[in-house]
Amino acid sequence: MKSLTVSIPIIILIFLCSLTLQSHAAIVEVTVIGFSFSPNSVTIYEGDTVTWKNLFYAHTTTSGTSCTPDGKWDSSYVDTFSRIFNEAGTYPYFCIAHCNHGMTGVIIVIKDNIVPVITGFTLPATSDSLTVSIISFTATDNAGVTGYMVTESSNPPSATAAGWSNTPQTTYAFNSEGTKTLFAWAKDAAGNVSAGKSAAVIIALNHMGDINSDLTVNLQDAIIVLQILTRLNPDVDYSKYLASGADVDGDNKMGFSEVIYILQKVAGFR
Ligand SMILES: [Ca+2]
Ligand SMILES: [Ca+2]
Ligand SMILES: [Ca+2]
Repeated sequence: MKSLTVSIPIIILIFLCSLTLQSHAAIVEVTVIGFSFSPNSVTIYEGDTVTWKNLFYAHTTTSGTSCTPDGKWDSSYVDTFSRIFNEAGTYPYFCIAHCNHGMTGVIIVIKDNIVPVITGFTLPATSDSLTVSIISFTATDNAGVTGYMVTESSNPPSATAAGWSNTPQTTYAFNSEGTKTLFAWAKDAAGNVSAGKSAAVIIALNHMGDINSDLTVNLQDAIIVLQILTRLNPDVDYSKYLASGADVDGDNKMGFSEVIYILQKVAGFR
């Protein structure tokens, strides 16, 4: 791979941008020092921006070779000028006032063909909740990771799929219990998608108090038990609820133990 010819402060700037603006391409600075552009040659990726600073209204950045403008850009006499480079290629430029004194530079734009790599993805071994915390999710890329995604499918998502996030996901909500596998993905600004990295978790819910087996414990469960106790709803199927694992005290009955447990859970005492 080609090495990037940029100065240390610019590397730091790119690093800071990658931390705070992960969905954005890099911004690279070129400054005027005396009668020269510094750095004189800059290599960037498609979609990156070059900002020329300290032109001092005495210099220009004008695209072209042999002191002849080619019409791609011309800052005219300003202090600061920026341009986004979306297409790979070599872009020579000069200062229109001082080209004959050798005040020239070049921007080399390369296509990013290197896919991101998932460097870490871990889930807890077990979970008693359908919403599972993601312990770690990290990725790297030569030009910067711009998107993160987790899926239950092993099929790689496209770069334009719904569900990409600028920051790594920290939780994932499953629909059912069992042994589950999640796949982590990362993409870069050029649309390269990483290989997936998988992790597994066993979801085993505590069913106590979940009378109607809808995977949540709420007032509806308490109402059903009260209907059973008061015989206010003769259609309630006792056996179905006993078989659901909802029997809190293991006495094979739906009773006030279940009502109290459910109300405590709803109230946040459990
Ligand atoms: Ca890349
Ligand atoms: Ca329930
Ligand atoms: Ca019971």
